[in-house]
Amino acid sequence: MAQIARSFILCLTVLGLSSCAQKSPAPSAGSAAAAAKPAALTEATPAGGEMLPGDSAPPPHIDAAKAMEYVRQVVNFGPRYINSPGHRKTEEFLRARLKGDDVEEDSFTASTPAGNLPMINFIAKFPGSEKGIVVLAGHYDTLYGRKDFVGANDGGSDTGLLLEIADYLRAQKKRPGYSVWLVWFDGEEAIQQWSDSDSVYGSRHLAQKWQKDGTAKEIKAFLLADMTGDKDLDIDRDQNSTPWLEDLVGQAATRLGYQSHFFQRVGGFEDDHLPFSRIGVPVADLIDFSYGYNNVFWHSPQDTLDKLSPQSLEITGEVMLEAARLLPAHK
Ligand code: 1BN
Ligand code: ZN
Repeated sequence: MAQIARSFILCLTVLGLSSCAQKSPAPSAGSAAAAAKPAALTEATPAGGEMLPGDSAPPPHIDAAKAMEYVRQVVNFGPRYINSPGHRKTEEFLRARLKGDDVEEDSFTASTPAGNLPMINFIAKFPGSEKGIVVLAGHYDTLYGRKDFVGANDGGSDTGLLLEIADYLRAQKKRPGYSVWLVWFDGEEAIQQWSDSDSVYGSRHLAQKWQKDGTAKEIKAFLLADMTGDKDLDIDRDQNSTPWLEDLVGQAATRLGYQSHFFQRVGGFEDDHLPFSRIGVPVADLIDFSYGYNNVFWHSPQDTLDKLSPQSLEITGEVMLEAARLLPAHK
């Protein structure tokens, strides 16, 4: 019941902040219409890996089917709440997939309404040629204690997409641009009821740590993906994110021909980006908060694999990587 009430209030909050442009009849990302590029943009699209105007490298490419397969594997572990078997299996899966990479496990104990809980953030670091770091992040946990909730989109899509991005970055030798650090956050979900002190445990912990050790000053941008596997991909413009970085995400989407999936609606979202925003890091939250009619699949047992599309993961991943690639030239 508390969960239902929170969803309702949150939806109102989002709508309250919204300038709510009419949602255009965007095709489902998995449909043929979504796959077709707008005629005026065919030269600026990545099909076949051709260069974009003014570039010396092909645009980024995400293997949609492989990203989706990672999501499937993670979801098949079952619910991933702290101390659950699925949570442990997901951690083992991340270790196995990232074996050989420069990985840091950020283990800590969180003080929560259910007592002290062990949590682990995973950080995989891929070096670039330029001084500076771009963080691409998501979360892997699911709603605490909920045995009926597997979070295919909410956390599952984040986790699988980041694993596919890791494969892409690993395959690139001598990558130009900033270093890319991938982060799988633990403890994003509330333990009891979402509040500033009962939510985003992993990102609050890591932001504090990186502020203390000086890493935060090196971060040029923090891009978060959450709930972006939705078949009907419609990423909101977030008013709690850094405006120029949201603009850059929009430019990246336009360069790749994916702009119809971005910023048809405006909202204000609380998620793993906020702790970094609070310590002065530029942030952008890529979140699709219209998951089913009126967001009904959000935090519901209906958040299952059949609601997702590989193409939505591909679009999100390629836009994040393209935004990261545009950053060094951004003034
Ligand atoms: C995202 C997925 N969130 C929780 N699960 C954070 C959130 C809270 C996003 C409120 C929007 C509104
Ligand atoms: Zn959630």
